[in-house]
Amino acid sequence: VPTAGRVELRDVTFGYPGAERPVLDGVSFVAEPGQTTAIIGSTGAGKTTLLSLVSRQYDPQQGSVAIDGVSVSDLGRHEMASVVGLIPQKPYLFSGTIGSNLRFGRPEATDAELWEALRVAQGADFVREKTHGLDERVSQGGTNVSGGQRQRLCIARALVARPRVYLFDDSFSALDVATDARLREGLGEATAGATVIIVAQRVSTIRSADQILVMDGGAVVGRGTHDELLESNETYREIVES
Ligand code: DCP
Ligand code: MG
Repeated sequence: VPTAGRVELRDVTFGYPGAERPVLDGVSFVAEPGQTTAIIGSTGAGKTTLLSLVSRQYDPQQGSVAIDGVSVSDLGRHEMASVVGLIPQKPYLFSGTIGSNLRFGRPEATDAELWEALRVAQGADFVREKTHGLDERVSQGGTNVSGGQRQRLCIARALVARPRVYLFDDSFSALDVATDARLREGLGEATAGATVIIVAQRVSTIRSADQILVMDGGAVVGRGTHDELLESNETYREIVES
C-alpha cells in the first residue's frame, strides 16, 4: 500500500476577505499518511475553513499549508484534484449523470470502479434502483436525489479519484449509527495508506482516530487520542458529555 499525503500546517492565520478578525489563528498540525486525524469543535470554530485551506479554496494570510513537503500554492488546479479529495459539508452534484459526477476526478474510471466506490459509500442500492442506473440524470438542485444520497455520491466521487488526502467535512453525522459504522469500516480499507481527515460531531465517529484535534475559536486547543483528551482537555470533555 503506497503511503503519501502528509499534510502539514505551520502557524496558519486566515481571515475571510473583508473580515476584521481572523477565523483561524496560529494553527499548526501534521496529519500523517495511513492515519486518521479527526477534528472536533463547536459550530463556527473554523473546521470547514481549515479544510478549505488544505484543499486550497483559500490561501492563508500567514503561515504555510504543505502536502508531502510541497506548498499547496504550488499545485495547479488539476494536480490539486488528484492530491486532495474534499467531501464538502454541503455536498453538491454537477448537472449531468450519476456516472459523470462520479468520474469527475478520474474520467477514465471504469463502471466496475464506480460500482465499487458506490458499494463502499453505501450508495449502490439506490443507484441500482434508478431506471437508468449510472446514466440517470441529476441536476445541481435536482430533487431526484436526497440529501443523504447526495452525500454518498460525493463520498463515492472522492473514492473514485483515489487522492492522497481525504477531507470529510461532517459527512457522517446525518447517517444512522449502523450505516455510519458500516460506511467507515469500508472506508478504512478503501482509503488505506492515504491521509484521512474527518470533521465530526459524534464522538463515536472519532473515538478510534489516531489523532484528534480539538478546535475552539479558530485555534487548536487540544490534541491527542480520545483517552488522552478525556484525561487532559476540558473542552473535549464538555463536547463528549454534551
Ligand atoms: N465564515 C465567514 N465567511 C465564510 C465562512 C465562514 O465569515 N464564507 C465565518 C463563520 C464562522 C467562522 O468563519 O465565524 C468559521 O466558520 P466555519 O464554517 O469554518 O466553522 P465550522 O465549520 O467549525 O462550523 P460548523 O460546525 O457549523 O460547520
Ligand atoms: Mg463546518
